[in-house]
Amino acid sequence: MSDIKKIKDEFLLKLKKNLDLNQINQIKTDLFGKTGLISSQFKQLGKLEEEERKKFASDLNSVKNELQNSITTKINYIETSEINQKLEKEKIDITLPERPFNKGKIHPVSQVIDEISSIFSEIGFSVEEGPDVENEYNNFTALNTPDNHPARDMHDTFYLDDKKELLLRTHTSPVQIRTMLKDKPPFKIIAPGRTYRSDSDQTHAPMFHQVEGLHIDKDINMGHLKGCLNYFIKEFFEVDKIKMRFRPSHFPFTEPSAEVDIGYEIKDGKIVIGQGDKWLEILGCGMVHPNVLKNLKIDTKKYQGYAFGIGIDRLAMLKYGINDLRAFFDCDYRWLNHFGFDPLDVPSNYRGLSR
Ligand code: 2NM
Repeated sequence: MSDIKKIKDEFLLKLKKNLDLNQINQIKTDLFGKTGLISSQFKQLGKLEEEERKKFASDLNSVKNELQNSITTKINYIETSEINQKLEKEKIDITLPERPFNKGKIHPVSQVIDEISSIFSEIGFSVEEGPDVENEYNNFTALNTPDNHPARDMHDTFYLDDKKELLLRTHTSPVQIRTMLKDKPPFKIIAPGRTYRSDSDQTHAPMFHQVEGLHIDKDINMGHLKGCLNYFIKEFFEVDKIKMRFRPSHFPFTEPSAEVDIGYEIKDGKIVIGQGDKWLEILGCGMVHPNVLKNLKIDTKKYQGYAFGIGIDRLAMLKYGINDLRAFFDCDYRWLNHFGFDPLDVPSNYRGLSR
């Protein structure tokens, strides 16, 4: 009995000290492990007389329980204080200022491409894209543009090889050609994107943006073209009525061809689109030339349609009051901050890099 009392007193004293979980586990092993002090005492039981054994067993059990309870209490205490210490250390300081972040802006050209795509999508056009580097066939030959045509001149086109087989596309029509080569009619597509011409002055940049449209089906006529463009211009400039006129023109890939002007006036120094007695040229169009359709193995007895080409940069300048084309491609953050657009859907957890 004195033995187990000594063990009990000794270990209860030990458990009062500052201990970590490793030390507690060591104590557990010392007491209750295979050769532990308490385990060894249990092994003594068999050697004792019946009367003595009962009493010893009862005393031993209560010492065992007392020590086990103390150990459990100590473990709980250690674990709780560890968690509290951690919480104390990791406390979030809500008085800190938030991290600055810049959302970035959508370039007016990208904004206008999105607007145009959405307007034409509403009347059944799908959006197609193609490469900036094109071959001579897709950019010129398929489009009924003969070898002696001035557009093919070195002074107009950026060629990428001596044989003049590869070039930077001078319009997005090659996207329409690619679509007509790979699919079957009907076609109802627009092709927005970058285009290149060897041209640079106050109103011309060597890289500019175009959107071209193509609608080929049975019984498509010039009335459909007029209706489509009238709808587009009203939607784009957000007006109910638009004054519009078709002027005869010439493109190798359309017959007949026309240029479209819209009415405008200046009010309080600002341009107002839609009405007025001045004319503004905004696009070229026409009925797709039978030679183009034949090049693409489309049966001209069954199918015909219209096409149009619009300069995006000037459209963006008109709609958003930007007067210098060159600023579009200067990549000046201050300009973009002023003329750019907020993205519609910034994810709530987005954190842009701060500048
Ligand atoms: C324009 C004007 C008129 C045009 C023609 C085609 C195609 F591929 F169908 F032949 N795509 N785009 C076209 C027609 C472009 O831009 C001023």
